Amino acid sequence: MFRTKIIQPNPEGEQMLRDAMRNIVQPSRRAFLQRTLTLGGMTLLTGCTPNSERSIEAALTQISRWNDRVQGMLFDPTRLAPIYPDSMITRPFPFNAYYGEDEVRQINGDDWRLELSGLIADRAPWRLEQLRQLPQETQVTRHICVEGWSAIGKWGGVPFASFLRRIGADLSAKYIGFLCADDYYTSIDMASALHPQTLMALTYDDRELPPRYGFPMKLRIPTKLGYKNPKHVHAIFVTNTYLGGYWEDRGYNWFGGS
Ligand SMILES: Nc1nc2c(c(=O)[nH]1)N[C@H]1C(S)=C(S)[C@@H](COP(=O)(O)O)O[C@H]1N2
Ligand SMILES: [Mo]
Repeated sequence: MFRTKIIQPNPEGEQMLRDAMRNIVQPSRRAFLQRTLTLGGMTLLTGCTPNSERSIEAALTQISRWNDRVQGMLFDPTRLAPIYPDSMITRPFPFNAYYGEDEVRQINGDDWRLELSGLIADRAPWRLEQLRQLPQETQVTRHICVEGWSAIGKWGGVPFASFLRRIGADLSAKYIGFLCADDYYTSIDMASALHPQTLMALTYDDRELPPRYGFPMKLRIPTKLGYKNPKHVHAIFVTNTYLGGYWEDRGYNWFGGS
């Protein structure tokens, strides 16, 4: 139920808002909302006073979607993420996933195929060897995880924009989705997919991508937060339908710019 008229002090509502905040897993987002969001403020942003836990969640989601649109509008497709000298690479580079390092998926590179579907002219699957034969680039960039750490690493691989052109992807489509060997999934906007630093990474630190960092292929997107960099990718699809992602469906902001 929504009240739209006068905003009255609502201690129960304030408590529910605080509870909903605690459920927001992204610390930066939580801190931002805690600093800026009151029930009255939420009413101004969403046009109604949410007064149940569910409607607060819904209102927060609405704010996050609005945030996606703003980030999408502000995103400058030519602006490059900072690059660093090799001497600044973080060693050892951290591992992270929704499970522990002992559960890292062991994938056989000879059997692996990259499946393509959706708005793509040539949907033939790719073998790892074929990807290795495409022109490669290497870059040293900073990976920022919302859990509160960042690290500088060196990834090499195929610029994603050139791959998308090569397979005849519809570059006017809105989204690219990724499925991973470990049930992880995410999706990104086309502008970020075409950004010159977005790589289909096949190497880490000039060697074959190790299993823990996403063998045989991960998307390295230095303009996005860590959770928007899917490892162990085995399927890519191009679509106009919103897809969300593993963490995005659990409350992380979808655009996830860094
Ligand atoms: N397949 C897959 N990709 C994933 C994740 C995951 O759990 N599974 N976690 C994401 C998160 S939250 C982070 S911070 C980075 C960690 O990458 P790293 O292990 O190379 O540091 O991977 C991202 N991509
Ligand atoms: Mo992360």
